[in-house]
Amino acid sequence: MSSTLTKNLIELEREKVLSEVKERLNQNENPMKIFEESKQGMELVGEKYKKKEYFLAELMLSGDLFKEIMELIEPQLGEIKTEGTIKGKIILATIQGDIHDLGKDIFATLLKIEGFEVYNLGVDVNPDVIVEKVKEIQPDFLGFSSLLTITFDPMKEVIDKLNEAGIREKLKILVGGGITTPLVKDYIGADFQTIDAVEGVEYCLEKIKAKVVIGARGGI
Ligand code: B12
Repeated sequence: MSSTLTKNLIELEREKVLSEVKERLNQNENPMKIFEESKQGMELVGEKYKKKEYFLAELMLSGDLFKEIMELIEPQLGEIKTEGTIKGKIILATIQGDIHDLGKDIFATLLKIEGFEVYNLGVDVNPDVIVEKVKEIQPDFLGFSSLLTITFDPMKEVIDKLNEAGIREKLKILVGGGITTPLVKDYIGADFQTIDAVEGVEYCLEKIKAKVVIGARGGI
């Protein structure tokens, strides 16, 4: 059953949504619960769009509203760790052709809270730019956020090029975003797939911990 917040978000009732979020945060409710209800609302907006009950204008409004919710939630999520406590480096990108960034930016925030150094390349990123950035930064992880099916081939292109350059095995590659599945992970040649940012952070923490324990060099 949907919560009031989810329902009001689907109906694009901006004032009602924002006042409920503010009130619940004032009452010290766990921001992740508010986040989950909002995410559910976005999925249902997507379904309405698919059924042609909603159009691009509604998608845009829902995206803006979701951003406003996140701006209210983020300060309550936790302290952003400063340098010196860096657990690992990660490059994040939404690849060429895709401009969805809400999920990617949430994943970025959660990673920073856990002490990761995040290089967020943004949206609509050219595959070659990502390959070059991996060579330059030598990160522990590369994360793709994918919301459109047209992104599968360009993501695969990046991983193929990393393979050709002999640096693929030096990092773990994650793919996330509402439309991804384990099949997408296998198709593009990534190591991990999820549609849950918290699970993605847990994966990174687990791999970094294993790296520290084993003392692995040049790869995790
Ligand atoms: C909001 C929205 C938009 C907004 C985006 C605003 C923005 N700044 O991002 C706007 C209006 C711009 C937009 C445009 C379009 N959209 Co749109 N959009 C959506 C919608 C409703 C919500 C997406 C969203 O932000 N969800 C909330 C976030 C929090 O969820 P999330 O992204 O899944 O992220 C979570 C996890 O997946 C994870 N995660 C995300 N990334 C990563 C990465 C890693 C590494 C990890 C570990 C985890 C992780 O963390 C998040 C939290 O847990 C979806 C519907 C849906 N079901 O997703 C359609 C949807 C994605 N859009 C769709 C379409 C078709 C379009 C357009 C083509 C429409 C058009 N005719 O122009 C354009 C494409 C523009 C482009 N070139 O990119 C389709 C895609 C279909 C497909 N299979 O390709 C969807 C699925 C709607 C539908 N059901 O048809 N859209």
